[in-house]
Amino acid sequence: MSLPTQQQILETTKKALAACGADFDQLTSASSGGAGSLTLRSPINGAELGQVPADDEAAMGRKLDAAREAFKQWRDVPAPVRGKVVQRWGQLLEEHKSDLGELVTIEAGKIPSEAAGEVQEMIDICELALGQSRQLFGKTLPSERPGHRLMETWHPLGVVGIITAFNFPVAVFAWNTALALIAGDTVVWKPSETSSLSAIGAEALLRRAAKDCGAPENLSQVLLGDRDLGAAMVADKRVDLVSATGSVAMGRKVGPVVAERFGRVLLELGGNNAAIVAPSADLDLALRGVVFAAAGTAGQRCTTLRRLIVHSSVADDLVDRVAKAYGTLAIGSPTDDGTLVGPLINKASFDAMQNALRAAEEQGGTIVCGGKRVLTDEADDAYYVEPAVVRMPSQTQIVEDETFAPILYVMEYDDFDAAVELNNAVPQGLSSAVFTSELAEAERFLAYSDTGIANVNIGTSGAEIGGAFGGNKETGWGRESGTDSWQAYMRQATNTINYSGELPLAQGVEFI
Ligand code: UN1
Repeated sequence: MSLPTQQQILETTKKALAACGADFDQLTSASSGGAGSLTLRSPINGAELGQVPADDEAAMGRKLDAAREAFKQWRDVPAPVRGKVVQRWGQLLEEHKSDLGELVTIEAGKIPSEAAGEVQEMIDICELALGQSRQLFGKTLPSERPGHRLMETWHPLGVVGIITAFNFPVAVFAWNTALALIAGDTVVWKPSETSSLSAIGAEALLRRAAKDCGAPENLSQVLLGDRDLGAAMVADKRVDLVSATGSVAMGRKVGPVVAERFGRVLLELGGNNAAIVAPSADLDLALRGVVFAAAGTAGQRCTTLRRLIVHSSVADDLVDRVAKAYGTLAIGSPTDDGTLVGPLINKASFDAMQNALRAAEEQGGTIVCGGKRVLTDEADDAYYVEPAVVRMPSQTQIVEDETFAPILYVMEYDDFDAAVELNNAVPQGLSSAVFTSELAEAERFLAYSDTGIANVNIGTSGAEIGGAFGGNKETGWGRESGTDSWQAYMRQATNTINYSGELPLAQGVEFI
């Protein structure tokens, strides 16, 4: 395994960005105008690729004003016509799937198949949104008064402020943006500081789609900056809906600030996802499901499998097989053919993983395999790590925390209902799974697992955009994509229309 040279990374970046419609040299040579700049780097080798100017609060204000202006035009465009822009964006994403995928590989360290899968999620949501642009259903209701009609109707909301995390640098933008656009909203997007180029690439394709369709400029704008700039956007009244993806700690800050100004919020926060493996499970299938969900994306999905709750009669066998499978996973540069586990995003992530492993041992755990840093000679500031499996005597405090790295904690159970309780006994509630051949167990699990996503005989990650995506409890209760989430991007009104020529009051009230 060898890492690509800095020159190779830079060349790929420039080519991919140019294909999406943005110029790397122009971006990185622009003056920062006093707002500072963001460092571009790839977790593949950790070396700096360049700097891009950041936006300051004044620039943010100008972008929010421009978004409000664009909203006034956009809301008057019929929804099915708005859908055409999203359709065009989907076509361009299809055309540039590998270009945008390369930027995702470079900035998030994803292997090409997962990076392409991420762009595919964008294409999928564009298709869903196009269909939904003709289906923003309201309801017509019988009025209690003669000669009256009641309707519940949906209207464009305004400006949506999107905050996304490093691990899905483009897909989460698309989930929000495709629905926001058909809803008649405009968006301002603050990507993770680690994903500026993927963001610029994804947004350049959307700008091109808007232009091709003759839609107003500034339907979507990117805001580059640090967390303070994100905090300023969250607090700004010009943002009607804040849709934020990130840690529980971040959500705890965002939620109250938006609530205080009576804005709307959609939060997609941490997960701590479990899979129960019952004695009747097909262990070959469970093994594959577990390994992809726990070690795929180097454990850096919010849907990553972090807890394995396995029946004591099959625990030794399954743990043994998982450890063996882990031993065969190629760890290294995502640009190498055959790599399945790429780098962690940065040193902080690696440190968090080491601390968690230490805490797990202190709390009675035994590391079965993994946890070591590899490829240290190749690059000082890149963090490649062996995915770890840790057997725990019980669900201790460290298991209740989400560590955003590939650690799979294994616990045993004897009673199925107690296993489901263990699944629920964490603060987060994003995803969960059961592997079983018993119908009653599968149904009991679906009835009682308290997560927003609950699966039978597949892992916890890799959800399709057709279903609502999101979680409960500390995950934030928000929902993106799926059948009904468009409503989050619209305001609802109830309309009463009187064609009776009289003025009867509701509830039989008499007045003048
Ligand atoms: C995330 O990790 O933030 O279900 C999103 C999945 C992907 C989305 C993950 N479709 O794993």
